[in-house]
Amino acid sequence: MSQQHDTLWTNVNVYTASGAGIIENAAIGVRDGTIAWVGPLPGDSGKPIDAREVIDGRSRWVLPGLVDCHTHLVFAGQRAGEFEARLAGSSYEEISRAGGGIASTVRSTRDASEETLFQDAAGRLRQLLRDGVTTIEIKSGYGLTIESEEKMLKVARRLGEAFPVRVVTTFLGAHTLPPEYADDRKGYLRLICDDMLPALAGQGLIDAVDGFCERIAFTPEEMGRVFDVARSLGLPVKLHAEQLSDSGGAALAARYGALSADHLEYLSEDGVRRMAESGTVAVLLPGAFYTLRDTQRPPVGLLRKQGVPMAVSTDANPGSSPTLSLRLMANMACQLFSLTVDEALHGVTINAAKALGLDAEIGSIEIGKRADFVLLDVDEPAEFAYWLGGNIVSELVSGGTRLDLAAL
Ligand code: DI6
Ligand code: FE
Repeated sequence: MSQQHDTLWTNVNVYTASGAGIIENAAIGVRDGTIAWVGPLPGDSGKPIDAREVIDGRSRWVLPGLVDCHTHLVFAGQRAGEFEARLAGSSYEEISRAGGGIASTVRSTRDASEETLFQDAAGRLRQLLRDGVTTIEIKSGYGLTIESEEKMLKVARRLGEAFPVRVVTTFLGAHTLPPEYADDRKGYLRLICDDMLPALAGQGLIDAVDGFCERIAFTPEEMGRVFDVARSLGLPVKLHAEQLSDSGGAALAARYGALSADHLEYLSEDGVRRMAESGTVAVLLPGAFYTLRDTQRPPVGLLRKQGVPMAVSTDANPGSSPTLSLRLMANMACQLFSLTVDEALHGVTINAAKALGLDAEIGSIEIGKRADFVLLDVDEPAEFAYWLGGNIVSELVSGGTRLDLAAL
C-alpha cells in the first residue's frame, strides 16, 4: 500500500472470481486503470490510506466487470414475426429452411447503412452495460458479402471507441449460405477463405474466427477449411457447435485448439473429453435454449466432471436469443441448466474472459488486472443470479473510470 492510488474504494465486499474467493470488508485500489490493491481495508491493518480519491463503497458487493463472450449485437431489424410463427408451431429449422431465420436478418443488414447499424447496436449496448458488462464480443455474420461483413465489423470497432467497453470482434462469414450461393457451397467457401478472411484480417477487423457447424449451415469438413485459413492468418477460432444436433463440431473445434465451443446442447461424451484435452471453454447460451423451447440440455454434469470451464453468455441476436441482459442469462443458466451460483458468476466473468483468450487481463478482481468492476446493491452475491430483471447495479467502473450509468 505504499504506492499512490488514483482511487481507493473502501468498505466493499469483493467477489474476486479468483482463487482468493470472497473478501469481505475490503478495499480496492486502482492505479493507471489497473487494480493495484485488493484486500483488507488498509486503515485496518495500520497502513496509511494513500490515494488521490477515496470512495466509500457503503458495504456493497463488487463483482468483476461482466464479460459477454458471445453476441450478434450488430444487426438490422427484428424477427418478432418468427417468434409468433414458433408460437403457432413452426420450428427454428423450418423457418430457416423456408428462407427466414438468419437469411432474413442478412437481407435487412445488407440494406442498412453503417450509421443505422451503429445507432441500433449502440442502443442495445447501452442496455447490456447497465447490467455491468465491461467487455463484449461482437460477431459479424449477417452480411455474408465482403462489403457488408466489413460494414458490420467496422460498426463493432466503432462501438468500442464510442463506449467505455472493450469490444472483441469475431468474423462469422460461415454463418449460413447466402442466397446468391444457394447452389454453390464451394464457391461461397472459396469467397470466405480466399477473399473475405485475408482482406478483413488485413484491415485489423478480426480478432477471432467463428462458424455455425450444423446441418442447416456448415459441416465440420467445411469449417475445417475455414479454420485452416484462420490458423494461417494467426487468428484463434471458436465454433457454434452441437446446437440443434450432434454434428461433431466440438471435436473439430478441439482439434484446432479453439478458444470455445458454444451452445453444446447435443454435445456427446466424446466431445466433452476432447474439449477437456484442448482446454476449450464451453459457452452455454440459455437464452437460445429458452427461446427455441429446446428440451435437450447441455451435458453440464459431464463438463463439470471433466473440468471443462463453463462460460455463460447472451448470444444476443434477433432470432434465437433476443435478450439484452447477461444477468438474466446467469439466472437461466442456474434455473434451466442447473449451474451453481458460483458457476454462473464465474461463467459471466473469468471463464467468459478465458473464452476470449483474455483471462490474463480481465475477468477477476486481482492485482495487475484491468480495473473493471461493478458494485451491486445486494446483501449477498447469489442475488446476482436470483433476481429476474430489475436493476441492481449501483456503480460501474471500466478501466478504473467510474461511469455515469444514467448518462450511458
Ligand atoms: N446460432 C445462434 O443461436 C445464432 N446464430 C447461430 O449460428 C442465431 C442467429 C439468428 O437466428 O439470427
Ligand atoms: Fe450465436
